[in-house]
Amino acid sequence: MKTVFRWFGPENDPIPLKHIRQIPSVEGVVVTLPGFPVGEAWDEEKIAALHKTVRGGGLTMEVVESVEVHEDIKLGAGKRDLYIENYAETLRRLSKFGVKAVCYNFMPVFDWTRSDLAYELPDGSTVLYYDQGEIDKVTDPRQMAEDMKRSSGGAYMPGWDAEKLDRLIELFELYKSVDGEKLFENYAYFLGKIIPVAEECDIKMAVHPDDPPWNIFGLPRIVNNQKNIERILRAVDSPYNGLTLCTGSLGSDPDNDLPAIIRRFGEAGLADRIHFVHARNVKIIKAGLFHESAHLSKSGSYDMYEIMKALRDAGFDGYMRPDHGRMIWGENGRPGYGLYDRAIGAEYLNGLWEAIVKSEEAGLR
Ligand code: CS2
Ligand code: MN
Repeated sequence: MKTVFRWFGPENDPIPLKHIRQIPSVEGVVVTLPGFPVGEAWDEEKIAALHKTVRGGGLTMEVVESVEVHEDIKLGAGKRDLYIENYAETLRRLSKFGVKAVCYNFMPVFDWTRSDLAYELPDGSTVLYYDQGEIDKVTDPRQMAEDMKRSSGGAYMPGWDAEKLDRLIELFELYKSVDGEKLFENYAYFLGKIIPVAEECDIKMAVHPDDPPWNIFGLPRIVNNQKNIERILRAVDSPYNGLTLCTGSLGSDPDNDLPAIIRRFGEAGLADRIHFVHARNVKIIKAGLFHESAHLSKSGSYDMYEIMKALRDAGFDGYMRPDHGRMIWGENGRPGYGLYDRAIGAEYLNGLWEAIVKSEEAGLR
């Protein structure tokens, strides 16, 4: 297992690389090109510059996140073939710089959604919070998009790009004729074209589960449970067609039993499809109402030890990063992506992993 840490780049992340390098378990950063126009092939010079900065900082750049899929691809409309070709070109360019895994999502219109980005816990830390009741009150999704942008303090948010926000009403109209089945068909079409390129480039594609993993604003979501994910992984049966197991996203639906899902992938011969793990804990108050928490098992609803054991037993040997953390110690940063709590989380997760490996070595499990 290789531990990595999400970093938004020199202009978009207040955390300096040298601080990330001081987290003992972290080998590399997970990068993106913030604000790069969705649908265009990523600029090679920009990738090269980022690579130089990261390597100069003593870290690796093997994982890239948020290579966004254009809405036309999800809708199966307009210029989808052009956008798919551009996506393929992005993969070719990333592979020149040693990128080995790409995390993306296939959620219509919105990336992760929350009703509060700074919900205060009793200890004074703040976390991301989701209340379906609040979301249901939103009559105009443009308003919610504006609120999310404002409460992020103007920070770049992947998947919330300006072009899409301008087209919001039009997109909602277009999605009226796309149900879950149609979305799956469009997804399979995308995979059919992209996975052969990923194979050539030796880049593992790792889809991120929908967050939250249920339909919102009447838009379909299909990367949301074991059965649907298995269907997606089978749609193009290649080791390059894989998953980002984001515990926080998938697990916020109490019906998704994370250790059982991981074990099921093992039984189905799909364990080698888990290329990337986003590990975080979430406290589920009731269905549709949850907040994020510290990574520690007792802080949230998941047993992180059981999750790490299931991953180990499935033979997981990919990349892992601590996902969203709390905002603590007076840090001012981008919601979910502060330095301190994610660093604590990374060390805790590595502690669990070390104990699991060492007990195997000692014949104790
Ligand atoms: C991330 C996602 O912050 C998060 O929850 O895991 O935003 C992820 O980067 C995207 O869904 C990938 O496209
Ligand atoms: Mn995630």
